[in-house]
Amino acid sequence: ADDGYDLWLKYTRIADRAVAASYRRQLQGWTVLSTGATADAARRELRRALPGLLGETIPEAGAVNRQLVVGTSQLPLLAPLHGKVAGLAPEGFIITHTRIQGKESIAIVSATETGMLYGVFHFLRMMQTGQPLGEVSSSPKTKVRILNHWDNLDRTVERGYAGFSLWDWHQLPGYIDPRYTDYARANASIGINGTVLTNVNANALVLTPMYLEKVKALADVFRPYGIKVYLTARFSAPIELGKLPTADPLDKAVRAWWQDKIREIYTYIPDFGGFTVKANSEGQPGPQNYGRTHADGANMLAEALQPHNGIVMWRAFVYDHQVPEDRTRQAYNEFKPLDGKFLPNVMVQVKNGPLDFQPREPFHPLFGAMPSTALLPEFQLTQEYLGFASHLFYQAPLFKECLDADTYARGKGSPVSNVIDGTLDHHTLTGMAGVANIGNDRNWCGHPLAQANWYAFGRLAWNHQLSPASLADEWIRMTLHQDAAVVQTIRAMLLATRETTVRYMTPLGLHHIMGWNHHYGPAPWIKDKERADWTSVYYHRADEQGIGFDRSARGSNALGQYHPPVQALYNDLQQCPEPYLLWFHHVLWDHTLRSGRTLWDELCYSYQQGVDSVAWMQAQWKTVHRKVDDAVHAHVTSLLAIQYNEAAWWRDACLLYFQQFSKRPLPAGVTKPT
Ligand code: GCW
Repeated sequence: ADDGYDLWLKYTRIADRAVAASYRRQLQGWTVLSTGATADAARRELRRALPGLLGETIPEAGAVNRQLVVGTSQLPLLAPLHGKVAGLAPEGFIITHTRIQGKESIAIVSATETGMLYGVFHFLRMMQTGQPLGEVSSSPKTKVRILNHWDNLDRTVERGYAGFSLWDWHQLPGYIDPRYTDYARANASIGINGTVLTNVNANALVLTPMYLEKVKALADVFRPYGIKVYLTARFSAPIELGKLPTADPLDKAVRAWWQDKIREIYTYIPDFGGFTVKANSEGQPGPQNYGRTHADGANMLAEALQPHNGIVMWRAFVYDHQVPEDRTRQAYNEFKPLDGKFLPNVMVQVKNGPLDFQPREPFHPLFGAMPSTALLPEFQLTQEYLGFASHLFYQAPLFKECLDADTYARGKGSPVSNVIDGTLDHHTLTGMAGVANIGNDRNWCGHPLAQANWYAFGRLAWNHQLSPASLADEWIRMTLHQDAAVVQTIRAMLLATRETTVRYMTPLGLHHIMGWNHHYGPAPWIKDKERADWTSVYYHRADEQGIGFDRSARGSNALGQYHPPVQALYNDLQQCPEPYLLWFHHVLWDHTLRSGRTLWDELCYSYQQGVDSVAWMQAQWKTVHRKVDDAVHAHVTSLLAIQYNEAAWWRDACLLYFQQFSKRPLPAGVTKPT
């Protein structure tokens, strides 16, 4: 049985004989010319993959006709190809048909060892997905392609639904779990080059020598795979560890403490990547405790990291329930005025939407509002508000919706993707961050199909132009089955999950009506006087007239934080795209929607459609029985049954609750709760 451990690196034998034979003809031998740890990693991968894919060992032998040659363009033999890689980003690579020492060859070449390894993984992916071994030239569109682990030092994972943390702090550095290498392989195979090991709700202890020894051990495993290690910095560490009376970022002793600490970290990890910081949000300490700004805080760390080439990823996810302000407006209020005030090695890390990883949100208004600042988008692969690891939710369409959204920052055609890849405002420090959905479950991500989110995130961070459909295709072929009909069925399921979930959880722009704190299941009735911003009634605002949060100029004017054409799009109730209707407007129950139905009826139908779509997914999945592995099939079948029951639970709970306000009957075709 397939336990999911091998992820998309299973290297199952290629089923199509003609394809396999053609690959075999082109691969009479292979050689990795470079030496060193990364070249060894490439060699190990080819040794593992080629016999798996082709069912026979391909000799490691150079200078044979029809060979695969791997190396960097500094090597004399590959120097003639240098011109072709010179224009690419350092981690870019080419795969090209050429003659080397007079032999017909396929060459995988990069200017760097890491790029060479990426080229090998790309080449293997071409084989895994049955593509012709044609010419490739690939260069990442962003620089910092990074996972954020919300992993605590006791191995619990905040919002983690796939077991405990991979990092076995207790046994590190003495025991190096082989899984660390498999983690690095998986990441390198999709171009991820950084990992923040610890929770943004940070524990300063990780900055002490005892833990730095352990972090170093992980960094040593990851380095050959081109992956840098980063940590979260607890802003009050100078007090907690340094016994200073303050953590004021403008205090000399505090600055000196961080400089020493950072110097110390680099003695353990010479290529340490830097820090992610959550400050002055949800009770975390930060510069504002001392009357300083986020820029003061970020720049203090950036200045200390700069001599070592480290960076700061300073999170814009800040809000304060004491402030009487629409929570979705707070990050912009705080950060927009700081544009231009951050040092060049600071990135401001912005969640995809202005609230908190909902099934659907409009893009965050900070995208397009801080042209002088490097912005790092943050997506959440772990499904905090998306049914945890129980519900199937393929997130690539959600990522894409944000990346493709037009900010109009420099007129029409200023999508978020061009803000974050640096092309719009000429930034060179660029990236994409994803909150990992990985734990120590045997299959890494809990739901057997949730690996697709890790996969799609990495691939999109490399190239945001890839489509959710093609990424689903790749992942399914490599992971579940090679047969085109099976791939098509599962791809259709995956692509439907996003809209399906939106429908049964938060249709028409509803948001944050999940259970209090755990965020699982429906609870539109939740109210809390202390923390309105963590409760449901604050967001849906249902009353006898209607439902929805008025964020137009008549309401909180969160819409005013967007560029005028975006405002124009959403401001008018008649024009507003319906997926965002109740995000931006309080709408009368009898308001007529594009379908001709009233808002109330449409809401009811949406919930019903969500439930029906899960039933459709179940039917689809049935058809691939005996095609995909039995254990995987059974596991997903059980989870889909959970998802179906819970979709019905969402429908029933939300409709019964909202019906108290609408006082209207359920329309025909909507199942009455029993
Ligand atoms: O989504 C919310 C979560 C918190 C999380 C916070 C954040 C790490 O409910 O658990 O804390 O966001 O992103 O900082």
